Amino acid sequence: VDGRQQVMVEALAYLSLYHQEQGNFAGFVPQMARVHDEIMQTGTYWQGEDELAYGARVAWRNNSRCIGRLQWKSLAIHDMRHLQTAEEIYEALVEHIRWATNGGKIRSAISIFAPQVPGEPGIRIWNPQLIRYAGYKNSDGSITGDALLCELTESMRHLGWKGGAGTPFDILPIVIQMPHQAPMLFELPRDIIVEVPLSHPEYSWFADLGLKWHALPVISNMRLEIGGVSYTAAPFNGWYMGTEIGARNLGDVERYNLLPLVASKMGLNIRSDRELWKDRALVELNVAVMSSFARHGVTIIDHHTASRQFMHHQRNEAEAGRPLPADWGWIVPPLSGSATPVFHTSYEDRLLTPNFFAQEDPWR
Ligand code: HEM
Ligand code: NRG
Repeated sequence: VDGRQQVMVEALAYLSLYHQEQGNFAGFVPQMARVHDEIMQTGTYWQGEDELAYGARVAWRNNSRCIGRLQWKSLAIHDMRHLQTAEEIYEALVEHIRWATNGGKIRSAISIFAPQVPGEPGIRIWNPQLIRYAGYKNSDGSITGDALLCELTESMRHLGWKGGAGTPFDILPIVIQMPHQAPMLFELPRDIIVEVPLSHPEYSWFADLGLKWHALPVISNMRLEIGGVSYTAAPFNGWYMGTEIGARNLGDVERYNLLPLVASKMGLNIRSDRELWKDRALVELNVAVMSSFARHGVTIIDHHTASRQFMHHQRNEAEAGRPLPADWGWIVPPLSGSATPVFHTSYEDRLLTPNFFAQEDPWR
């Protein structure tokens, strides 16, 4: 099958879903005829604003790893397909962060930049998320910052980034690469980035650890595919579930690896696995994350509420007569899994489009 036919098949499938779910059966045939001609002439087609918006929402609904999908209809679409330069895209990213952060009352949004031309590279944002902390390898083998980002931090140095202050929480610049062009570096304005210093409601020593996390998760390296069209730059955000920060980002050995420190401060014996020091440290780290975000008025959801919302979403989808593709290993929270209802549910995973897909790291 040539590329054109592939696009045609995907376009047909999506336009039929779109018109069906919107209850606009009459619209399908004339639109498909137009899209058919455009694909025959150019190998792709330009999607209407409504098709684009609905496609982005359905891509979220179809992503089997996301527990937050009850909210899928409330995604705000920032149609930025007309932007031509890296500078313009950078400005739009700044505006995305500002709009979505909303002073802490976070709003879900996606900014969609120009689609990939078939056979050509697409626009790429190198950062896995718009807001990420640098990782530095020290000469003694230790790591300062987010160990997961050491490699990207190093690539940015090669691109000419002078490096941050060398703290564990230096915000990385943004790298934008337009098709057939060299990547460009942009520093984010500090005043648009909301961060939450972490303290604990009972352990007064906790605040002295100097930990914090950013309010907004904006995934910026995935490809959004709708009706055979690929948007290689389409950063999106919702809000955090507490365990993403408290269990994974701060707790994982390959990230900030803070369980031994927190457990020691709690006075636990970290040489005895049987005393469950990791488990106890995990809980208190997560208590600190939840209470600190609440104190600072930043939207966050706990994993119990998120799981309950997901069960609600499951009922909604069943009522709509749709399958619910879900990846159990990603849906079940990394803390107290069996205390949440999703643990006790089995899910069928399948790949539906529209969807979000991983892409190769551009610096490799
Ligand atoms: C994954 C929660 C909004 C798309 C996840 C994960 C969580 C989560 C906990 C697993 C992440 C991990 O383990 O690293 C939420 C919450 C949201 C939200 C609480 C609040 C509204 C969104 C939005 C989109 C989205 C707005 C897209 C429009 C995805 C995708 C993944 C994911 C594509 C998989 C990422 C990957 O494969 O690496 N979400 N999400 N989510 N979410 Fe959501
Ligand atoms: N675990 C990652 C974020 C992944 C997506 N999570 C969300 N997405 N909540 C982290 O930074 O910890 N979202 O769009 O809200």
